Formats: sequence, structure tokens, C-alpha cells
Amino acid sequence: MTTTLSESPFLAACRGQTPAHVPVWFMRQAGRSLPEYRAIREGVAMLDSCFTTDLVVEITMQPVRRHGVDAAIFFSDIVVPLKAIGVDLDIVAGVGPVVAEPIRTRAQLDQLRDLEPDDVAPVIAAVAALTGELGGTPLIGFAGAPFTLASYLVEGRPSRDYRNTKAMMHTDPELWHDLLGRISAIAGQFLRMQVQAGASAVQLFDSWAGALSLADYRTFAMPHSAAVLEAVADLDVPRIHFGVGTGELLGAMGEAGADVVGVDWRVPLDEAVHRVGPGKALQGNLDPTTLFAPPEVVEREARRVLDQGRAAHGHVFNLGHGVMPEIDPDALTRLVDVVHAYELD
Ligand code: 1CP
Repeated sequence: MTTTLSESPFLAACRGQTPAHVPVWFMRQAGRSLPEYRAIREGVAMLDSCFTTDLVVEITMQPVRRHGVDAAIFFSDIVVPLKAIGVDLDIVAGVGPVVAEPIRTRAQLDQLRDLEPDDVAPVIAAVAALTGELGGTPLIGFAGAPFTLASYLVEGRPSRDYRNTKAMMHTDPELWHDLLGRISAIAGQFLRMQVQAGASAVQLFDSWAGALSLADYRTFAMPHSAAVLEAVADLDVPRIHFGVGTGELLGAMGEAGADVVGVDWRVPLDEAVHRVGPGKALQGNLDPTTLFAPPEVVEREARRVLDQGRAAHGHVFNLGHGVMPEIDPDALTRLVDVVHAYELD
């Protein structure tokens, strides 16, 4: 067992060092797959839970206690800083983030003011309490990347084709860049507050960047993600950068300023190494739906990911995207054991 942060296998792998064992955590490890999560959330709206310090602490700890993962990710959502500055939005059960008045005009940009510590006081209090409670287990802070957050603000809700978002991008690039500039300032401020309260690493979620071509990604999204990652560059914590369907973007996502590039299940890690380039660690990339298969299949697939991950300059085992609510939590605990038993030498 890890006793101090300096011995953390997760932090070692992020820095390209050789850890005692391959570290593992899961995106969306806290959440509806856990009965204890469903119990504590009963009757509490998602966003209310995100702004209630005790609930954030308890929900964040649940998967750490149950699965023995090598890192915690603080329980929140990418839209929390937008809610905190007064954007009229809600997280609707079974849908996701819904914005009352989608942002389509320059006049609406004014509502995106800077994030002040008071806006997120209960959230930051949870981060501080967690770093004490977690001891030698690192806490990952996170934010949504500008493109992914803009997709919710402009569409007003989850989207399949991002038509309004891309229309703004191509029709009024100046408005687009001003919007993403505002969002990147807020995301950068939020990440800084989390690290200053004790988070040991950060992850920038650009979940939907894979909807862009490489050329559009470089022009319309990457400079703003780079600004967010730059906002914490002086704080000396590993910066993880993740998106779904980003096979063509992996090199650029690394260039944006990541120390660790998250890879979904579509690109094998030994191929991702070449796309990302030297000197960066990789995180991933078991297909989450594999967890619906029998244990021997999960083990075989996990070992394939681990074998392919050896090519990386540091490998943090994860799923290629988040844990699905219907996944049996025991399958996740068994998966942690498989990863920890894997011999690195
Ligand atoms: O392990 C954890 O504790 C995870 C905490 C967490 C994180 C990191 C939540 C809780 N949300 C997020 C980030 C997040 N939120 C992302 C990036 C990660 C990813 O790609 O999965 C995105 C895109 C969102 C937006 C969002 N919030 C969605 C997706 C909607 C869509 O566009 O398809 C949904 C369903 C939510 C709500 C939400 N956030 C988190 C939970 C547990 C839930 C479900 C609501 C609930 O339990 O009531």
C-alpha cells in the first residue's frame, strides 16, 4: 500500500518514471454503478450534490474504498464552474447538462465572468478536506476543455452533431474565439484553485473534441485548451488531456501542453505512442463495454492493454471512456486486481 504521495504509482507513471505497479483509476469511478452512490444521492439533485462539501467528499471516497484504485477524481461535473458564475443551467437526470438560454450572440458573452474563489467555496473546501482524508492516494482535479464546454453552452444540451457549435465556429470565428477565450479563463482559474487546495494532478476533459477534423481542432480548439493547461504549468502537477474519438488528434492534444494523453479504445496504446510522440505518458484504454463480458475476457483484454502500454513513457491504466452506470462494480474491483498483479519487469 502507498503511504505517502511521493511513493504514488500514479504520479510516478504520469512523470514517465517506473512505478511499483501499473496504476489504475476509472473515469466516472464515482457514480451510478455504485449502490452506495445511488443511496447517498437519493432525493438530491446532481448539481446540489456537487455544491455540498460533505457529499462531494463522501462520493469521491466511495470508489477509493471499494476498488482500491490508485487515484481519486473529485466528484463534480464539467459544468459546475459555469453554474457557479451564474449561468442558468441544470443537469437533468437521463439527459445531462441543459442550458436555459443557449449562448449564440455576443451580448450573451457578458454573462461569462471570471470565476472567483467565493463562487466555488464548498467545492474547494471538499478538495482541501479530501487531500487530508486520502493520505497517500492522489486527488485528480479536473475541468472541461473549452470546446466541450462550448458545445453544451451553444447547443443548450447534449448533441450528436454539434451543428450550432460548428456553425458559430465557421460563421463568426471572432465570436467563437472570444467565447472560447472566456471559457478557457474560467477553466484555468478553476484548475488553479483545485491544485492550490491540494489536488495532485489535473485532467482536462475535451470529451467531444473528436468531432473536429485535425485542421479545425488546431485552429478552433487547441489554442484555448493550451491556455487552460498553461494556467497550471507553474504548479508542477501532471496534466492529463483526454477526449473520445481523438485518434487523429492525439499528437496535437499532447502538443497543447499535456504530460499525459488519454486515449480511447479505438487506437492501441503501442500505436498511440507514435501518434503522441516522445516524452509523454499515456492513459487508457480498455473499452468500457468489455466489462459486460465474463471475467476471463476482461482479464485477457486488460492484459493486452497492459502489454501495449509498455511501449509508453509511463502508462496509467484506465478505461477508454467513463464507467457505464450498468456495470457491475465487482467487475471493476477484479479489474483493479488484474492490473495490480501485472508484472512490469
Ligand atoms: O468519477 C467521478 O466521480 C466522475 C465525476 C464526473 C466527471 C469527471 C461527473 C459526474 N461528470 C464528469 C465530467 C463530465 N461531465 C464530462 C467529461 C467526462 C466524460 O466524457 O465522461 C462530460 C462530457 C460531462 C457532461 C455530463 N454530465 C454528461 C454527459 C452528457 C452527454 O453529452 O452525453 C452527463 C450525463 C452528466 C451528468 C453526470 N455527471 C457526473 C455524473 C455521476 C452524472 C450523472 C448524473 C447523476 O448521477 O445523477
